[in-house]
Amino acid sequence: MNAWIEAENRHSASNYKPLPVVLTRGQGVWLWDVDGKRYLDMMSAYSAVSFGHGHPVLVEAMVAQARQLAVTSRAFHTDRLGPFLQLLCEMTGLPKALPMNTGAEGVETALKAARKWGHKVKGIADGQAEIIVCNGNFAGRTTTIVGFSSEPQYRDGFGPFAPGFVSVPFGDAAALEAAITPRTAAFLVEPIQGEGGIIVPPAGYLAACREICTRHNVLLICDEVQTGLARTGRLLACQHENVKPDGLILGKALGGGLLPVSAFLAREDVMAVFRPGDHGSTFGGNPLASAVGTAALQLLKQDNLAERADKLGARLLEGLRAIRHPAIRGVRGKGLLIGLDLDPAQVSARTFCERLLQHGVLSKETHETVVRFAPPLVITEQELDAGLDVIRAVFDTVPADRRMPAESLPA
Ligand code: IF1
Repeated sequence: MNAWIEAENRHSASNYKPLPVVLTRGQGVWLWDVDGKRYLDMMSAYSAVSFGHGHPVLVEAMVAQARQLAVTSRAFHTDRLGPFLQLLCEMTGLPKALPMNTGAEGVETALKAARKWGHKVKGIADGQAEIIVCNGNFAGRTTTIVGFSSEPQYRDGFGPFAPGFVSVPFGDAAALEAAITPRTAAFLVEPIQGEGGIIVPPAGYLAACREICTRHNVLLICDEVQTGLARTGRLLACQHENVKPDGLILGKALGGGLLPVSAFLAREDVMAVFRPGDHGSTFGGNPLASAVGTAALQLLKQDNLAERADKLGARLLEGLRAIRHPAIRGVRGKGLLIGLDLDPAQVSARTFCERLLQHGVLSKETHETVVRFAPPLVITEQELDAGLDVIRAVFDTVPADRRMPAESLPA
């Protein structure tokens, strides 16, 4: 195993601190390392692998399309892009889509659309548009996006940053309304903050934001790169509150866990601000991505993955909440996007993940104290229960000398 790690360390930038495991094969919810040890994947590449590793339908769609036609650029039409975007629009309820590749590119597309709509349609002076974002957001790693991050490490040394962003507390609709000015073009929000630590806002928050944005003619743009595509138990997390956004960003699982596929979707008048030549990307909407994206969306529907995520997520949430251990500060989430918040004085999330690894479960900490559990949505009840057994076993290795009375534990 060390040879692979040394080769990586010799040539790779140190922009990640991977757990000490070298993976070589994946199938479904299972991953194998180079020593043949098997792991249950409980983080699905940050929700990009919602369909499990190597889903045969998706692999077949990719291989067949790769053999036929993969990349043409948007200088020409293809027989794959139209059907893909039609299905994407039908399923999300938004009439127009602009295909990109990574989530960050989808977010950047949304920012450009919001600014240009603010100027051309709302009448905000050119270059004066403001976009409101939430503290604790994570929307990608470009300099514009980290420019509105509240995480010092994501910004350190990367300035200067783009102006025109205003931060408000996440979960506080009144704070949103108070921050709106005549120059506000849009409000960009994750329905549940992923990287922020799986933060679920108060019930009704998103609906309140919808009403406020409508009343102030401000675009509500939902970043569902992490929460979208059935992850939280509905096709889109904003559907939990019957909220229809004016703009929507999807990514990660849209590529079926095989290649980067993202999209920005929006109202007609918002998407209409893009004129030929305004925006694009070499690979955006290529036939290979469109074929895999189409197959992924069809699988979501056929296999009722949103319903699975809802039911299995409730099972996982209940199983975690039933664990009585003083190191647990909280268990939160929706569907199969769950965060286990640990008291760093008793055990670090990193240490917890290293112990999970030793017991054959892969996960990842976020913000030092939260362990993320976001398994592929195709996980079975038995596999989920096996994961819960391991999590319980790891807690048995964490000293519980400060066992608190059960009634005092946070929900
Ligand atoms: C890393 C987690 C972080 C995202 C939301 C846009 C993007 C992401 C809501 C950008 C990407 C990834 C990036 C990865 C870690 C992971 C992540 F929440 F998923 F765990 F960081 F917060 N909007 N999230 O979550 O999409 O350009 O990466 O395709 O950068 O370390 P991308």
